[in-house]
Amino acid sequence: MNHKKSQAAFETAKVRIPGGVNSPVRAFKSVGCDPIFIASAKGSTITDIDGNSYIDYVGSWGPMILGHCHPKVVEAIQSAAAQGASYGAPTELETQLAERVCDAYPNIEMVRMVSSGTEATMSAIRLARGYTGRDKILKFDGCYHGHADSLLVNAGSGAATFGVPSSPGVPEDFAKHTLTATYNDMDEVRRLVMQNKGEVAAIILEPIAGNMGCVPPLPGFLQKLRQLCDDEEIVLIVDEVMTGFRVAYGGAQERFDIRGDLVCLGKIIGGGLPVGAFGGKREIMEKLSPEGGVYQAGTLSGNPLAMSAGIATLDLLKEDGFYDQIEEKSAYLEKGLSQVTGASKIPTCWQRVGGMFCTYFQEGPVTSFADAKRSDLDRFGLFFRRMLDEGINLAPSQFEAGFMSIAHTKENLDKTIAAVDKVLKTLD
Ligand code: HOZ
Repeated sequence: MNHKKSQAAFETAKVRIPGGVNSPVRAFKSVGCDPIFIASAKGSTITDIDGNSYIDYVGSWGPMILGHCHPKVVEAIQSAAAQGASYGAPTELETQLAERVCDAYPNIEMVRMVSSGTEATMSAIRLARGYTGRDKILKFDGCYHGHADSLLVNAGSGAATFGVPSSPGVPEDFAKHTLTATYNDMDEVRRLVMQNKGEVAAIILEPIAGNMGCVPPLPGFLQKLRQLCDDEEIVLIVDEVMTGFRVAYGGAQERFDIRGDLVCLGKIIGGGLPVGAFGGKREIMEKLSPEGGVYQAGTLSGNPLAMSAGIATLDLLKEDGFYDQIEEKSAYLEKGLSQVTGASKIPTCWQRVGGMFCTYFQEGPVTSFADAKRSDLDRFGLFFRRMLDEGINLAPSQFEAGFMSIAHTKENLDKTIAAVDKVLKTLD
């Protein structure tokens, strides 16, 4: 495949943009090649500026569950844009999206719209601290909740990909308030909470960890966390930026029957436009300014284009059988891939919940970040590059999840399975 135009675009971008990209993983650094620059996308297909098309399993890192350019979402954005791009004043669209979010998540009684997942988690942490009057938070190694200072400690995603899970620039004085535990290790969580009794404001987690590949919670883990938070009056923050409206309409909380005190959302609720949200119990949310004293604000919060895209998207997701179809497609891919990987000598481990998944280059199972890091990263890089040559666009890091959309066809899935079969044979 010819990537000459992408290579040239990358060289030009590097002059004015650090690393040539506006989000580190996009640089393809950990997979040993230059990034492809995108010209357009439609349905399950993404096309680069050299004219190469790929079956896309990145889906803008999750939001494009309807596939790219769904006509109803495009129409919603176009008609909103024709009314005005941003007012810095309230619109009814914000309430309409808020109502849909609250209907999907019974534990969200009130919700505040922001512009990114990072803003959602950062603000939820501040709110939990303001509500409890405590400073410490507990997060899990390999979970990624955006790049706010107190959350960039032992973080997954790009931070893990580039080996800087705790970033320079985060003052030690901030980081010391962040406790970290091993994902799925309840004994360690309990020990840390007891060692810091009465000081922990919040426990934040991804209910399915999607920033160290795809790591489901072990049976009972979420329920035990819920109980511990109740016992110790700790705010449980469930970060559903990735899983919300993805693994079920009501997200991982519906799927695993667990309820956070605060919930963070993003990605799908913006239909591909920049949106985040955090919401939860009324008594906590009312502490937020202007009702309460915990300050949080944003010029583009509740932006009408983003709200319109979100509303159109959620309405389509509510159609009968939507999540059954996502499940069927993902299970079909899983079945085909397990036949192919089972026949290969290369150790691989496929993990999936609904329409998010990952193939680790190791035996597995992977239940924690320490496990995920045991994968053969060089082999993953080679696999990624060869899959790209076969016309399959995967997340360019072993520590990111893949995403299914409703637009993926059986033909797409069969082509993907055949490509994995072919590529694995070249890695033997
Ligand atoms: N770290 C993000 C996904 N987990 C990547 C976002 C992006 O590069 O667009």
